[in-house]
Amino acid sequence: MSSLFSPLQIGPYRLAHRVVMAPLTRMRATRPGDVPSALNALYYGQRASRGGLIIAEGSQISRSAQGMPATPGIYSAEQIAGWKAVTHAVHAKGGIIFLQLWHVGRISHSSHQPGGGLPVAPSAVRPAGEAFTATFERKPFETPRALETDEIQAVIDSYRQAARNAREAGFDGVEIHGANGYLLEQFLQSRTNRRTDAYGGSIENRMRLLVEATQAAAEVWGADRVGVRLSPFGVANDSGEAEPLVLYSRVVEALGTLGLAYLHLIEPRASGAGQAEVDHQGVPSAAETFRPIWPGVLITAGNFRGDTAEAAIAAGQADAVAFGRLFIANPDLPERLRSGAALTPYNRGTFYGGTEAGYTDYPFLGV
Ligand code: 8OZ
Repeated sequence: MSSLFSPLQIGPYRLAHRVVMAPLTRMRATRPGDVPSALNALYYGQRASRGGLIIAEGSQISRSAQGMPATPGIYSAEQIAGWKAVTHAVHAKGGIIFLQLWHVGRISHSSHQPGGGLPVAPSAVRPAGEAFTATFERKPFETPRALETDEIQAVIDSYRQAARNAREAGFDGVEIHGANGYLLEQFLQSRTNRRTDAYGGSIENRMRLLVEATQAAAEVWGADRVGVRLSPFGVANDSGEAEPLVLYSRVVEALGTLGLAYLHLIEPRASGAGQAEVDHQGVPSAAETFRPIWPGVLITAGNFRGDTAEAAIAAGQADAVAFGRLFIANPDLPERLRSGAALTPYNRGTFYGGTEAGYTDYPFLGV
């Protein structure tokens, strides 16, 4: 029987344990330029462990892909150089680190866009709620501009170039962010995709961009170093599909033919994507639901504790568990879970933006 502390093969990598660090937006890149800093390298290095997998935070693949201030990018030479220090710090401790490739689509604001233009999306459907502007203000979302069909290839090319840049920066692989109401999920879901071209309409068409972006990354990396993150039952950023099982069964089957490193699912009980204390009970488990049709490694995430993660792995519901909030407050989380040590509580007030406080100053065991 597998346990949280038994090894796991992911693509070419032999993980020593199954406690994965989830991709976590912390809004602490250096501005201007949204460049990873020495502080970011310290933070990731603190959370690295021998044979442990870190999925680094969502990083915009181009300027127009950005939707929040001070999130790091992976499209400029300065950003690649900044990330090199991060991957170096993680590798120095024997860790493995993937980068999450991110395009927010309509969850942006014109203040982030080149030339102050409108955010782009599959269709001109405005999200409910408020954007996070380039000056850290909250403003109502704008109605995005629908991408022209002949602009879509450039989006795919940005994924490919970002994948190349991640390789240059020393990452071990990439994860395609297909979750939480951002661009690729906007294409997947019928509420946000009203297109009538080859990228809209049927499920086949709606999942085309996700599949093509994933294939572009796989051309760079080999499919066994590319993962995909999905939130089939999620409602973050005004997302949600009326019949998620129908849509996501097809998506998971299609991705399952590509030979990917892993599929990373977000459990519906954490569907607020970390922005609030969401804990729905009595909803289906995403991992349990899709496990039978996914042929590879399955990572699950969302409000797990050590005991529930151990139970999910022992029951075969998933191969590994990604932890977000617990990893923020416990840099040595794998060791704490292994030894049953007490966990430091997290402070939500310092999740997004700021400096060391609530970022690199959480204590290690025995310190
Ligand atoms: C919380 C706050 C900001 C961004 C996601 C990248 O929802 C995020 C995110 C989460 O996947």
